Amino acid sequence: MALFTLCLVFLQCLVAITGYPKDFNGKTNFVVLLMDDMGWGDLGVYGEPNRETPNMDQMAAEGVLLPDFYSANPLCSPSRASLLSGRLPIRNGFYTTNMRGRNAYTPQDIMGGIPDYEILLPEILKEHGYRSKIIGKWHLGQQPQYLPHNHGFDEFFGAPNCHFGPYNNKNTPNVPVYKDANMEGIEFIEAQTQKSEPFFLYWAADATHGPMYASKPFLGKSARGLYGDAVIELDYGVGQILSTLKRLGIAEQTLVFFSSDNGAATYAKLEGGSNGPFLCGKETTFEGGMREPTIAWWPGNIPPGKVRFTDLGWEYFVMVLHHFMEHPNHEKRYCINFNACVFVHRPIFYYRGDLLMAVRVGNYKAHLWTWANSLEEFQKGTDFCPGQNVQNMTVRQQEDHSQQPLLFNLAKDYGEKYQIKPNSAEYKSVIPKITAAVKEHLDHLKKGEPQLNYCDDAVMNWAPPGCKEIGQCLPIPPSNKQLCYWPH
Ligand SMILES: [Ca+2]
Repeated sequence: MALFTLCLVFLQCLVAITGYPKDFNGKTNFVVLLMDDMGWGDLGVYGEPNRETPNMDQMAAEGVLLPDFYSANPLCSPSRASLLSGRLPIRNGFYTTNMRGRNAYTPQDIMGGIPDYEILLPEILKEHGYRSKIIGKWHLGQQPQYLPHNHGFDEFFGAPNCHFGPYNNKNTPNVPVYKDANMEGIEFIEAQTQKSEPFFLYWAADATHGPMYASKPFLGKSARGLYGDAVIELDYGVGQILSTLKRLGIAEQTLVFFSSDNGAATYAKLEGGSNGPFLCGKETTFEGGMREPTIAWWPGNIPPGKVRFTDLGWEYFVMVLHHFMEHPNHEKRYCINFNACVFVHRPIFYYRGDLLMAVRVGNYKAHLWTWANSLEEFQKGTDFCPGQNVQNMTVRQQEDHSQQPLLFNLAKDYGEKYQIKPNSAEYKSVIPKITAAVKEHLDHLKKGEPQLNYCDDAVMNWAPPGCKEIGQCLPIPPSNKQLCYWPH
């Protein structure tokens, strides 16, 4: 016993002196900090005038800023499905064919979810010896077969959908699980470091999605109101995670990627975030809907304080990480230069549901279709482009421009205001390249089975595991399968 105690003390001393063993089997750890409805213009480093994000700004100073990074869709669920599958929603099934060009997601009564045939990032990582944890919002289907544990995650601390309340709602029941996300993330990182087992932490905080929330110490801190309070608290959380990686001495073995799932909800007007200089916001395929506030951080591997202008989207992210996994040493060295390795220019495809709305190739973006939102919704008070009016762009019915796309130079005209004239030499030289990119994309496109077509009250979360113990199970209504209605 005495010998055992001595050994234990010795081991503790050894750990205190040397820290934990930290080779992670030669693997790079990954942390994705995914914000919800946070806009490109919400970070100090991206120009937010109130300067509420010192930790995110510091992250950018120590890492690389990616001003041209895109979500794969202007809405939560399809964007997240692409992040984890590395495939556009039109391929992974996170779209609807109920009506042309409509955004769809996974509300409580959705029948679909992430299909089994999609190989998600944590499933790939598991093959390489990683342990994966999601904290926060899943949003890829709430029925048991769609939940994170069935798609590669080892740990799940969060909610299947958004945190929509009230939680005792008898009509649309939801059982959220959410407490101290910061501490949860930190404990996971510490435990993995202690085991020297590589990890993937997917920190999907939803505090900036309506209904917004902030903890008491952060309430009233922002001049912007509750939305800004939530941003300040998330910034604090980001600071906690990064300082934990430094404290444990594993920053150089951990690539941290910060971004958002879609543009800020401009329709919320004073209650929402900012998309900076970009046109419109969430739900639209204008720049405000899909260009995200993005930072990559990897001390010792990414030169600090750089800005990389490169077209990259969530659909390419899994591919990027795969490079690090296949050949950790070789690729790590190679990827010191992000431009030469993975951050090269690729076409960006802007989809709204089943409709290819726009394409970006290099600095040029061509709109094949344009639409803000319907006149009917607009008259009911929903405006995705408040205070913004660009001819042929922010229109109230879907307009087809596929025969003569509306072309913009995003390097000069990031607000998509000044259409390049179709009879100009510039238009004539650029359009063939974009047409070729569209043809190449469509020729190889194999559409996934749409997952977001059918809804049924019976699949809602009436009686989740554990409800019996607290006497909160609700009776499951009879099945009533019908086409979901997507107004946008
Ligand atoms: Ca979102």
